[in-house]
Parts: sequence; C-alpha cells; structure tokens
Amino acid sequence: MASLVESFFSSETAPSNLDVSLATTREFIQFHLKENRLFCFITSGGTTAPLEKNTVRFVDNISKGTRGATSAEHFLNQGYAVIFLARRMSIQPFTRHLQLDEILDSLSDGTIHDNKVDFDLGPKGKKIFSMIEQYKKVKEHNLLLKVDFTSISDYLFLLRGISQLLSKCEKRAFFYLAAAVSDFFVPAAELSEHKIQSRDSTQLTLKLTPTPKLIPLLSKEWAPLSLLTTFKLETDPSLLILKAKRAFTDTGPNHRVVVANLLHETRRKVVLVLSHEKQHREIVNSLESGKEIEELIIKELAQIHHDYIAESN
Ligand code: 9Z3
Repeated sequence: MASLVESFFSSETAPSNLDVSLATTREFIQFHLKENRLFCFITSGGTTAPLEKNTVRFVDNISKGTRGATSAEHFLNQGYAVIFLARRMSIQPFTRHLQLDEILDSLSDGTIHDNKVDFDLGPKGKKIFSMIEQYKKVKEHNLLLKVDFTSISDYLFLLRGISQLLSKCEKRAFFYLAAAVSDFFVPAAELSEHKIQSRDSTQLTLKLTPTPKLIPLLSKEWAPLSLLTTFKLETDPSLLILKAKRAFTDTGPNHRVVVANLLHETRRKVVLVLSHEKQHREIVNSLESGKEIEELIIKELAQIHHDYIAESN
C-alpha cells in the first residue's frame, strides 16, 4: 500500500499552490502553538478527477462543501484554530450566510446619500450581524487559515503536506476529513494533453484507476498522535455501518471516529461509529430545533478530543 502511495506522489504533479500553502500553514501552526491552542484540520468539498491535462472536462461528485464550512464555524466557536482545506469555489465559512441576490435586493431598496447606502437586511439582519461579530474575532486572532484544491491530486499533495506539519501538534490536532474524495482517477501519464475531441470517435470510453488509500498512512505515519475523524458516505442503508466500521481497517489507534451519513439525510442524521465503543451514537437533528446538525456533531467530537488528550500516553 505504501508503495502505491509513493508511486502516486512520484508520478502526479504537485499543485502550484503547494509550497506557498505549506509555508503559510507552518507559520499558522507555529503562531497558535505558542498560544497553546487546539487545532482542527477540516477538509471540505469534492475533489475532481480531470480527463485532460489542460482540463475542460472532469469527473465530479455531489459535495458542495456545506458540511465542512458549517463545521469550521462550530469548531471556531469551540476555540479551535482551524485549517480549512476546501475545494475552490465551494461553500465557505461565514460567506455561506450571505446570499448576494438578497443583499443586492436590500441595497436596491435602500436610500443613497453621499456615496453611502442605508439599507435593512430584513429578518435575517440580526443573524448576519452576530455572524459578522464572530468573523471579526476570528480575523483579529488569525484563527482561520484557508487553503484550496481542485483535483484529487491537488488534494492528496496538500493533505499529506498539512498532515505532516500538524504532526508537530501531536494530540492537540484534530483531523476532520469531510471532503468527498474521488475513488477513481486518470493517472497523469494517461491523460490526454488537450481537450478530448468528439469527432475522433463515436464513443468515449473512460479507464479510471483506483485512488490509493492514504488514510492508513496518514494515521500511522504522517500524524500518528493526532485524533482522526473520517467520513463515510453511502446511498444503501444496509451498507452504511458495515462500511464505516471497515474504515478502521489498517488505520492506527488515533483513528477514533467515522461519521457515517446517507446521501439523502446528510443534514438530518449522522451516525458516529467509534473504534473504541460497541454502541454507535446517532445524532438526529429536528427541523424545529433551529440548529445545524454540525453544532451537535462538533459538540460530541470536541468532547471526544478532550478525553483523548486527557488519556495518559
Ligand atoms: C461526507 O460524507 C460528507 O458528509 C458529505 C457532505 C460529502 C456528504 P456537502 O459537502 O456533503 O455538505 O455537500 N464526506 C465523506 C465522503 C467520502 O468521500 N468518504 C470516503 C468514502 O466514503 C472516505 S474518505 O469512501
């Protein structure tokens, strides 16, 4: 398995933002280690599997980044410094509350004088202002670092680099890997250089290669003391728990949690499958609660992280 991973990194191209992103991450970690903070590393959104080097077409998945972006705000609320590795243009923490068309409507209903507009954000105004207050604190204390990826190879290079940097934080780092990662991709050596031409053939047959499994290596070698939570997405309810449990195969004792969710109920229900407990923990959010399910998930996970830190080594 390790050799499959090595050959992946030696044959795929690193993303252009790799060096800068890792340098910024290193600084961010050093800064917050001095502040004695806990770290949360969130991955969010779907990776693409490009079909061409000069990419016009790619295989994508359903993830929009809601889970990751929402979770980032809740981890910040719990006092964590957050590294947010997300798909470019996916849903982002804080800005997700701002609908540009609604703001434009409010602006156009406002009164303009001296180059300023007085406008009313309506019933959502209060919520938006409290979000801005939280954002101000996050900015002031430099608590959120954003790094972006697009393709599966960008993601894996950044995942490896950031994990290795975070290993320095040992048990203080909490990994929350919510990104929807392509299971298959076209290796760089087999990619067409330019846009695939439709007139050259009557059918397009794609040959995809399985993506090497990096989580065992991450868990055992890259960040062996950091607490690891991975996600499992299924559409068949009879497979969900089985597949979630299987995710612990080949990972180290730091891989404690799999958050299992079914495609059609990701916002309403998740199951926390724990490596060290026989019972699963179901988290169900009712529409009436007025809460986001991530608030409930992160409360449980932050407690699991605190218990993990308190365990003797
Ligand atoms: C998830 O299961 C996430 O909860 C969702 C969130 C992708 C469903 P959105 O971004 O969706 O809010 O629209 N993520 C894990 C997906 C994944 O690829 N897991 C791998 C697998 O299931 C394991 S690493 O095999």
